[in-house]
Amino acid sequence: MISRELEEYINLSQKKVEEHLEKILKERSPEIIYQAMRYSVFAGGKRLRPLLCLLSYQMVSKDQIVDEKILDIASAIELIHTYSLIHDDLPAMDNDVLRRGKPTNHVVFGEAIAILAGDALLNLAAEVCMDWILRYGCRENLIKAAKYLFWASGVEGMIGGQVIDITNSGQDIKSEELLFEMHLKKTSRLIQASCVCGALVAGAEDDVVSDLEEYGKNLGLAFQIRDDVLDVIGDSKKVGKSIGKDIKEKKNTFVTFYGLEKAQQLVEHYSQKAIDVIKKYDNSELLIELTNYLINREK
Ligand code: GRG
Repeated sequence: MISRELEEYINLSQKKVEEHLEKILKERSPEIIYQAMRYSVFAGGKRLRPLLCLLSYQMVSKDQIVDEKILDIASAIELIHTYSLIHDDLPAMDNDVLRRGKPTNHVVFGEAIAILAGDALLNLAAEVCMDWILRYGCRENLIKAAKYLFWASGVEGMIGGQVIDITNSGQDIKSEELLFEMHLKKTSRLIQASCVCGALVAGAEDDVVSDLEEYGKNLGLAFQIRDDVLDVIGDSKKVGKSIGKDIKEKKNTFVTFYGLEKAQQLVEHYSQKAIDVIKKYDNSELLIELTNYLINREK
């Protein structure tokens, strides 16, 4: 159960982000690439990262409405998230045929177009950020936000985490440190970037930006560990996972490393750590409620 206030905020945020993504992703020529990009962007994602960006912005600015100023970067984050999922599903990576209960991008459009659709979404995210920075007079906080986002998506973030994942698949990961590094980079970075971008755009002081960074980092870990737990206990509920999962190479997850019980304890540990960093702020209630909701989710 979530409060009416959070439910209304989630609905409003999803509506605004959806409309903004529609504006950004008008179908043009060549049609096939726009169709492939739109197929995955509008495939029913939760829009969690844009929501975190909006809520972090709102925590700092205390604005109750969704300010237009935050929508470009929030949408750019979702474009990058979508690109990562398309590429992650490719035969050369996870070789998944289903995502969110639907055939994956390469199953529908072929591998070449799926690769290009992912690339195109990443490029579009950069273009959206540049246009946004120019439109608001090249303000330093906006440039810092965009820089952080592309840092978090790159080798020090998502791509680096994916490399650790791929190079350790099929064998036991060497250490606890490497397991954490992999997930901090692969999953937490983009989640923490969502919070940092929201804070920066709202003009937060450095210590507030750092707190939201720390919040996002811990929430990202809790979210990933809960995802690993659900993969084991909730297979029937969790829609859209690969049908080839059982015959795949061994994946290193928090559950394979620690076992189910300890993994669930870690979900609680990291979500509490996330909450502890932001609970001192007025206006952090919705972020805290969202954290509790996410870590108790069943799918
Ligand atoms: C290919 C560069 C590159 C990176 C791939 C992010 C990533 C690295 C792979 C995605 C696969 C994965 C299991 C990531 C862990 C994080 C996670 C649980 C992603 C799914 O995020 P949700 O639940 O997805 O927010 P929706 O479908 O709601 O958008």
